Amino acid sequence: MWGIIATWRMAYEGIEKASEMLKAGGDAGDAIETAVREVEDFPYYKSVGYGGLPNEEMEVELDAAYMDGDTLDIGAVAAIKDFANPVSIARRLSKEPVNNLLVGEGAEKFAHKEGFERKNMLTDRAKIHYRNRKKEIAQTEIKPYAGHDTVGMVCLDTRGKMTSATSTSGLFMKKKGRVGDSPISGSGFYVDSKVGGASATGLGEDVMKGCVSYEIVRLMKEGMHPQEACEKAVAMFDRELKERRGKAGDMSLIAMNNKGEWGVATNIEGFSFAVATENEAPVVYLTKNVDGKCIHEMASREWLDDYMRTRTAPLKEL
Ligand code: SD4
Repeated sequence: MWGIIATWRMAYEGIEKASEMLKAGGDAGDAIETAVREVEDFPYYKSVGYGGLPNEEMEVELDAAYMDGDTLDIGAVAAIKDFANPVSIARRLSKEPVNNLLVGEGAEKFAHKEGFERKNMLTDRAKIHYRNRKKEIAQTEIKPYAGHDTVGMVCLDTRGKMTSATSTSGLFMKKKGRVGDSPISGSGFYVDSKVGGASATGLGEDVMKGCVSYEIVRLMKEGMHPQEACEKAVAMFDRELKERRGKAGDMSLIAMNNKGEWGVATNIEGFSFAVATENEAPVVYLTKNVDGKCIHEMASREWLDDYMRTRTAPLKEL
């Protein structure tokens, strides 16, 4: 059995590529890295890699992680600037005996030494988004943090190896140096080939409070199906946050176990995800939360076309 699942529609093309590799007996590490890089390289996705939206100081600072579910190796970078593919740097770091999570300048130094591709990740389009948001904030007090789509994936290959990876520009207009859940083990991602893996997108500050990815893997270890584990973890933690703090941030989780069964849960409207397994060609689903149960519907052709149209539409300066 093989399979791969990822947060958001934007992962679809990467999932397609990865599924070809997995079908041919490829490695879960190579497949997931290829899939995440595809998202990082696409200039119209505003929250991952090239074209990602900048922080308060108009700099694109990126977070990414990679985990190997066989060895439990973890590598991650946070607040790294000017490198094309943070996920590849994270994967490289996962092979180091120590120094597995590097931030800012230290991460950049490592990446430079290892010969990773440098790239100015701030596009003209992202600059327009930045200037527009600044004007909106000045005029209407819009919260700077709205709008975020991290890519998070879990992958299983035919040899039973599982991997997990994330990549994000984090929250738009974040403070310089702010790090979200995505490079943090147990929060943004976790995988254990003996059980399965999970990954998150949403408000990192809240996802971290519950180590939600680890919680899902723990529930799967107790014998739960990934769907049940995702629904339980998201519903419980959403309730907990609301009880203690009066509100809960956006939280959407994807998971797959080592049999290739998958699950998804969210506390928002309109969460999309992409999945492919030995039994299921690459597909995009939309998820609705109906009284704690998450119902997945295949995205229509119209929805998919509209998605690309709005992502690539010309952007006007306000
Ligand atoms: C973060 N979790 O940096 C990321 C942002 C995100 O969907 O997932 N957006 O907090």
